[in-house]
Amino acid sequence: MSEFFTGIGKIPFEGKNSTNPMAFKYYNPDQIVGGKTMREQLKFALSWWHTMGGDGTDMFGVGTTDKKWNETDVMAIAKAKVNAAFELMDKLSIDYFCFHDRDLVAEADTLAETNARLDEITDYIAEMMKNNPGKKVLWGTANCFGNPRYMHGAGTAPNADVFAFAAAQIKKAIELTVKLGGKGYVFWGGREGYETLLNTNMALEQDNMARLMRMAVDYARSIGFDGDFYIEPKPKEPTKHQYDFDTATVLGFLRKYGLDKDFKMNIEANHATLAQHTFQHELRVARDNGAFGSIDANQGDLLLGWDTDQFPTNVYETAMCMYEVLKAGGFTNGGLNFDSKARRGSFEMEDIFNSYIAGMDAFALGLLIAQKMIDDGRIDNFVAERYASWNEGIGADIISGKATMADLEQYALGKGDVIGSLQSGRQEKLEAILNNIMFSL
Ligand code: XLS
Ligand code: CA
Ligand code: CA
Repeated sequence: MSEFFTGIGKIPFEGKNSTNPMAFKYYNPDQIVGGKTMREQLKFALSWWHTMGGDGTDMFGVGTTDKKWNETDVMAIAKAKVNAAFELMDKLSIDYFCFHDRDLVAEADTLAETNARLDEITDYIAEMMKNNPGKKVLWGTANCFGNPRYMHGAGTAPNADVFAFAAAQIKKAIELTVKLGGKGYVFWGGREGYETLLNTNMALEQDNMARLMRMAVDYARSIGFDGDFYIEPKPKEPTKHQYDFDTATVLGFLRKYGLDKDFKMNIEANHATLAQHTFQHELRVARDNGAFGSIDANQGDLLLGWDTDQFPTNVYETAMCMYEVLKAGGFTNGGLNFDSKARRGSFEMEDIFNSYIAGMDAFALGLLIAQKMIDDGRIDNFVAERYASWNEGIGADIISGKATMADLEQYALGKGDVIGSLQSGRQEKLEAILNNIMFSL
């Protein structure tokens, strides 16, 4: 099989003093952190769409890099993508990949022909997986937003034919995910939202989305899918308003329709910031509600209001992310999918490696810092101490349900005032402790 990334070998771990750009400085797959190897803690995944298909096209210009992988025929391109992806995963020590159906092979004129193409390419991928044990699917999904038929939505389309087509597409994508052993299936509602309420029956659209999800879950379980379903919140883009706005909104939706047992969250950093939340906030809401599932690792640019999907390099963010992941007990079926793309100007094949190395090292550093935060204990102890009044006395009585409103009135009357019970929040001290932990690794 011909090599695509000639001149670049397997990326070694060389440690933080290395100046070799083609080496990991922090990601040491076999290093134990928090009782597991980095490889197990981080579960990195390659995104098929950005890495194998994204050619730098944007609203103002054509692609800047060739992602046809030296081929012209549609199936030959699809197979070359597979070959290049497995070479990349091997050289970068990445164990997982994520895909949309349409990333694997271009759509044909009819659904039947498209499905035949998908069967052929997934046979090919299955064979590659057999020959490369250890390479796995993190999650699969269906692209129900790119084709013009989805201009008004897919599961939330005003037109029942479009809903039926989306269901057929999702059924097939679930089958492919199961065929390739994936333990996750993602719903991201690119067009599931609205541009104006003047033409929208929001109640029907949301009921229908839930109907589609229920059918998808029932079908997937019937063919043996035992993994997790994820919703990936995003507040806007491409639609003005997306129904999967943020984690809290999605939790309300899942509970309303009784879908909360089957769905968890796939939290994307850049989507969190578009919703005016921190990445950590979204992870915390998911964790606190038993809905933490998987992560799309990237970062946005806080000066831009759109989804830039940059490779993550902000170590402060990756540290707080990995802190939440460790506190959630680590990944089970989920992992860290690089839903990230090299900048349009970073058009050389070498830039793919530079990008992944940067992202993987940023998350390895984040993991090391997060574990150190936990081992250090100053921050966790401060939080525990801040809430200590709930462990005994009136606090414990409130939590156990023993205290009534009348009891609380008696208590408050007895105190006269409670201002004297307050303690400082010590934010600046805690921020300094975090810096101290980060920079004394
Ligand atoms: C787009 C989303 C998308 C999902 C999968 O903003 O991030 O790529 O991850 O459909
Ligand atoms: Ca994503
Ligand atoms: Ca995104």
